[in-house]
Amino acid sequence: PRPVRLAEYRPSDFLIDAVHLDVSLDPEATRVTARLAIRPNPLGPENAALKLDGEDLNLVSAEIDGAPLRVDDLDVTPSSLTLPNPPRGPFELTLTTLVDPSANTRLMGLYRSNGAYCTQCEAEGFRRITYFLDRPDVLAVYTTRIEGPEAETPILLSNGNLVETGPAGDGRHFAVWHDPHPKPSYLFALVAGDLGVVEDAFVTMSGRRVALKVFVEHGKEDRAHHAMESIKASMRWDEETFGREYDLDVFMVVAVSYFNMGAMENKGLNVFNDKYVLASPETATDGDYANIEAIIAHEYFHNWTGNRITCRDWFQLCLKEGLTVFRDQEFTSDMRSRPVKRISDVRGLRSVQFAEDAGPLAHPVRPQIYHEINNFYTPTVYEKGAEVIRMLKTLIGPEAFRAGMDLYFDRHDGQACTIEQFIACFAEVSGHDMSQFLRWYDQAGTPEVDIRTAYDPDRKTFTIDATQKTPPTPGQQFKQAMVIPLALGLVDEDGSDIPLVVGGAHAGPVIALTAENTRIVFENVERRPVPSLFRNFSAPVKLRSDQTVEDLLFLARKDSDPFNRWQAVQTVALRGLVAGVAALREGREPTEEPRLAEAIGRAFDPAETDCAYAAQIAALPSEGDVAREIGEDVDPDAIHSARSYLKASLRQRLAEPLAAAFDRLAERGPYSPDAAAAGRRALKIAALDLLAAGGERSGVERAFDLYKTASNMTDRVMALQVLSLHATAEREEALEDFAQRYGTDPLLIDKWFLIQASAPLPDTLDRVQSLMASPLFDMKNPNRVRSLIGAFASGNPTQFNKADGRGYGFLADVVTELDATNPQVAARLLGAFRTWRSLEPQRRRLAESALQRLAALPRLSADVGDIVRRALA
Ligand code: DPP
Ligand code: ZN
Repeated sequence: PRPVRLAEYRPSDFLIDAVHLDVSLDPEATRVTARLAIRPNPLGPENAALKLDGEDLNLVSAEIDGAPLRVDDLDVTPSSLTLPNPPRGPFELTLTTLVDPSANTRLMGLYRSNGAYCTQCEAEGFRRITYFLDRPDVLAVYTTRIEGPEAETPILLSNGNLVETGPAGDGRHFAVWHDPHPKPSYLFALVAGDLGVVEDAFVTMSGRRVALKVFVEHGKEDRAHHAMESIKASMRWDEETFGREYDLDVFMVVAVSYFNMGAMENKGLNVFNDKYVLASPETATDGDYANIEAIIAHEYFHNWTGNRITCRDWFQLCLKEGLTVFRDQEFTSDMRSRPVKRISDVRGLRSVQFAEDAGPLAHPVRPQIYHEINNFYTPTVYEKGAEVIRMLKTLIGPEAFRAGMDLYFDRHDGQACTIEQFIACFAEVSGHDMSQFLRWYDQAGTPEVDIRTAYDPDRKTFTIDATQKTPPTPGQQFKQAMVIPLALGLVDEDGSDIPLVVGGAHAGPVIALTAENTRIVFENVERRPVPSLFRNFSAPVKLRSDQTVEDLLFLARKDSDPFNRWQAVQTVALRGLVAGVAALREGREPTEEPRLAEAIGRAFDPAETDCAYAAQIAALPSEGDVAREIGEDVDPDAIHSARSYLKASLRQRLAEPLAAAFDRLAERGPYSPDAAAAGRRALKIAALDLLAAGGERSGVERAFDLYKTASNMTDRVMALQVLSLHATAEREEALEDFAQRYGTDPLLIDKWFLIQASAPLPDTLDRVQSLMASPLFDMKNPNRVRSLIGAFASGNPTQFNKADGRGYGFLADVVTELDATNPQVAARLLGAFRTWRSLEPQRRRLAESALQRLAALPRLSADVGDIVRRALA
């Protein structure tokens, strides 16, 4: 298949200014009549043929300006419809097609979810509804008439404002929606079904009243209130923080249970995976509440960053995604704890994006080539894309950043833009030259920054030598130097920052490293300070430094930057774990760093009042973190053992404070999902996890007791999760009980699947296979697939990477089966192979042969084929 290249972008030969869609719903034969107002693009060539995209469509008829076209006037292929000689001026093309929503298992285009009709068009799903110029730089005004049986589809929704409803005879009715804002086809949406609704309203900054509606399955209305509150909070925040007001009379969210992604920002009609809408104290954890708030915000923020200003082409995906992730991160930081949010985002970035960047699927934030765009909704485009925006703000400062955003909204409203146009706004308002900064978009790989320091007591100087290097990635052997914002402090004995003076002038606190080697000489330094580097994680880089364990333990106590206090403890732990792995592989016992227990023990001190932050201090680096730090010849079993060893030693050293904290943090009073209460629960569970380390009886008993007496879903699920790590009778009893209690609630069964699939126990794969055969599992539902198979493949390092290769073979089998119905979700599962090349030789061979088995299959989807080929390249 021919790849798509950024360098080959050309504007569309034709434009479509207006779309009138008439959709007559039927389970197997929905009739779509599209009236398209088309004209040649003045920027395009003369006499071009008109080639529309289409997929799985059944063409019934075609007319130009009311005159029927004969089939031989058209060239129809499985992926296109071409008019060889279209009119030279504006014309109206009317196409009638039939689509089969019930047969649509890909969940792209128009499909059915639990009986309701819904759509997913990003990136290229609209072409599965009608023939179209299905590309983001073709912006049209849509009017949509939906007709369906009143009994089955009392609710008929599309983008924009409702303009008309009425009976259509034969028990059918219709609704007409008009969206005045020109938009690309990927933002089109239609929903029809029998749904419950929760309603509210928001008065915007200019005093307009916007109706708010959250649609859910009947009977789940009481689980929609948190989503509704999150919508209002998001609307207010975007007005206050970015001056962005909502622009339609109604804003709607619909929760559906079959959905490929998390949620979708269709104009005025966001469609959500129900997992990210539904919450009640009885059914949702603190994590669910936080995710819902963040994802509602993310999709809402797209209304300006994505919808009002969209992407010129899919290479610019980060223009809307990186920026919108940045915006939702800022929102959460304002709603909850800024340091805790930063720490958890950095954990996520490292565990997924750094892993991607270090393996065969690495690509730039703005890729230059793709075979299947669905495979580029990645941690690199999203999370690293957000880091790039954060660095931009760090480098030019908050005022210039806000001014640049204002200019961007002002100048580009209603347009389909590129990264260059976006960055130019910030160059203009700040006077900075951004040409080197643009490399963050085009150069893949995680830069490694090595920092060496020297104190000269005679000259009273402290010198930092920083070297940067970005390793090769697929297609990019040689890398240029990046502009890397280094936020730093030089910390004095008492924990205060000494003034930064360079060349006689005040410097910092952010220094841009722009060359491969940078020397910075700080003056007037009376004593050797301890450098605190990359405060608040000021750049998405890997840091190597000559900081000693003493330096780090000092920073853990004294640094004014909360991120680096956390990072210091993590770095000490990580160094210990890497040494522990090496020891185990040489047949020695790991040695311990007793001061690590002291640093972690402080998290459980009764004087520590920020429990959410303390819980982050207490959480050790993950097995994946250790694997990445080791980098090659990785043995997942040794990593698991070293980490278990450390946890058991922390349990021994901290037995009393852990038990005391667990008791002190016991739930009192009614459940509230707010950040402070969630933080207390998180710290309590961190204590419990350590108390039960190694399957210690008293810890397991505590966990079992918490499971049984839990007054909220967070405690119950987290206690079950702790129990699930150890092969005990309590584990089995609790798992059994959970299924009994919640077997009718698919979202809770997902948690039950995930917990079992993630357990580092030798029979986990067998259990996953038997759960797949249970009636609770449904291969057609992406949430079920992700919580059982995705959790096993991507969240269980020892069992997926079983030394006998069974885990790899299992995943290859599942992907083969799923590829026939839902290639997008199948390709997503294969992400578990992103680190296969860093494994020790035996596992590497087995992983490679599983991938090769897939590569040899006669019929692979574009989605899976692309991942397999890149993984093996
Ligand atoms: N719905 C996905 C997101 O918001 C893709 N746009 O990130
Ligand atoms: Zn998004």
